[in-house]
Amino acid sequence: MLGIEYPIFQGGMAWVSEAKLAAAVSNAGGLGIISAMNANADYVRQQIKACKSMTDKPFGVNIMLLSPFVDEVVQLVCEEHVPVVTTGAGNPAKYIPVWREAGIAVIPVVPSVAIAERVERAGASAVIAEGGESGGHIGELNTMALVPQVVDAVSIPVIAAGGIADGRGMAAALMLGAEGVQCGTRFLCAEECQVHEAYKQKVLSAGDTDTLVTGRGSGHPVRALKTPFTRKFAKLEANPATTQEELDKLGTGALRRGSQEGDDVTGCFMAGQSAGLVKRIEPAADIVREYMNDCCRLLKSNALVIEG
Ligand code: TUI
Repeated sequence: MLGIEYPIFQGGMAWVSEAKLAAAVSNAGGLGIISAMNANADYVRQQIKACKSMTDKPFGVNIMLLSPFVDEVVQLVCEEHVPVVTTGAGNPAKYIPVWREAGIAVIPVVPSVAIAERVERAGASAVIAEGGESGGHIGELNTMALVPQVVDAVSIPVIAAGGIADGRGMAAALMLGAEGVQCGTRFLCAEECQVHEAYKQKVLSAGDTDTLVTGRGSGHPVRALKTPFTRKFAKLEANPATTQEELDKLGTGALRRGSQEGDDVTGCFMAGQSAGLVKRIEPAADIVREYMNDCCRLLKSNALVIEG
């Protein structure tokens, strides 16, 4: 459907997924994705052009639907003939007809069966079922329960996301009925990823219990590495006297300070529960190759066992 060699998407992560990383993943045969995050059309246009200059393979743009610039970015991806659009943090139904008209494959991230059904009815090409193991903004369900329920509910392809950081996770996702996987945390430690070195080191040294979800109270739960910032945020939000304005003030600029400055006091470092599985910084092509080799080897050896 997308003209890619391997069914591996690199997640569109705010302040992480820039053109160089996306192009490296696409050149390796996966689907690289640029994050439009909260940026305006000028920034996203420049990223799309940079990506096109580094690869002639298909790539995607992730549109975060809470962005104040969503309408201009919706138009931009049509003008630039971006092959694939993924969306996050909302229901993209009203934009799907214009994207499909422009020949774009539309693949929304969905946290539940109801939203998967809604976007399928609205004309989505596929869905990414993302479990709460993921970094960033998450839904209620986890990958193991969400993916097969979405697979049963829709007839378009399902891509699994959340906690999939190696070939074992990929093989498991395919067994749940997914046709591909989307991975964020593992690609954060790709050589081509432009985040501050301190961010990568934090992911590398994280263990299984080193992420924390904040923001449940406001309806926007976000998973990030445990740091002074997340602990302060969690403490403040647990206090009934804290106002939303105070929390918003603390959060403003935190992603930029984490990813660009490596500021580990006031910065936020989003990452998924699979951070503990990420062992080294390496080229994106090596990551894609390892997922495919390990996944295929596991599926083959288990098929032999079943055949006796
Ligand atoms: O979107 C993400 N992950 C993100 S977005 C982001 S930026 C942000 N920062 C602070 C607060 C909010 C956002 C950081 N990480 N993943 C995909 C995703 N989409 N997860 C959950 C959803 C989602 C949630 C609700 C998709 C659709 C949806 O629909 C609600 C409705 O009823 O329409």
